[in-house]
Amino acid sequence: MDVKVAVIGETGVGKTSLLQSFVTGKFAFGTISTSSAAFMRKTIEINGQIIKFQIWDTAGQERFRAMSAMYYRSAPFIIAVFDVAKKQTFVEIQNYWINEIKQHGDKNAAVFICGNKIDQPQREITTEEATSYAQSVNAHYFECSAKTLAGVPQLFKEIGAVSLKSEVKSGEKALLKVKEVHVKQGGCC
Ligand SMILES: Nc1nc2c(ncn2[C@@H]2O[C@H](COP(=O)(O)OP(=O)(O)OP(=O)(O)O)[C@@H](O)[C@H]2O)c(=O)[nH]1
Ligand SMILES: [Mg+2]
Repeated sequence: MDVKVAVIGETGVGKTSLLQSFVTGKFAFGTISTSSAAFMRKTIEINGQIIKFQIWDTAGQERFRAMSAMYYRSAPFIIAVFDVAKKQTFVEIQNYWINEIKQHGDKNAAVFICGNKIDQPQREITTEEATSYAQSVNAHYFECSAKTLAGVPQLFKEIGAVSLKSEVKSGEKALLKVKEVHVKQGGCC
């Protein structure tokens, strides 16, 4: 199944690095700040099910925000990244990115807040603070390091698992509709 994901968050939090680490299994030193957006693919398997990720890496710089919006506003899965060692990037998740998704994003979008750079010795945002905020806005919370790769596969496995569950749900709904039609047809006259 195809899973479309958009990655958002302030410039420098490590969106491109995180995706490079996931896609290639290696940390890419010396990334260049993203302008416009970049597309990446990666296929994984969960319990025998093939998950084909189609991922949009957006640009965090403020001057590109209008363009980034085109990618995440229709995405069914969104990863909102901040830097655990830079408080302001978390404040912007709270003040800007989550509101933006709630106001203009897909109403059924699954949101994953991701605290990146957990390899940094001095954190400014604790796991507890971020987890409790994520819960308050109905989002999942994950932590990772694009540099050491810690937590990176787990994040995407969870997105894959959630997408499989929602497919089961929508499949069940479709089945219910079919049943309803049969009942209606059978019960008539
Ligand atoms: N220590 C550490 N540094 C990281 C990590 N992830 C990214 N970086 C560094 O942070 C800087 C910014 O990373 P990018 O991936 O380019 O950031 P971005 O979010 O894509 O930024 P924009 O494209 O401008 O929106 C780079 O110098 C990376 O090497 C991490 O997990 N740990
Ligand atoms: Mg980038």
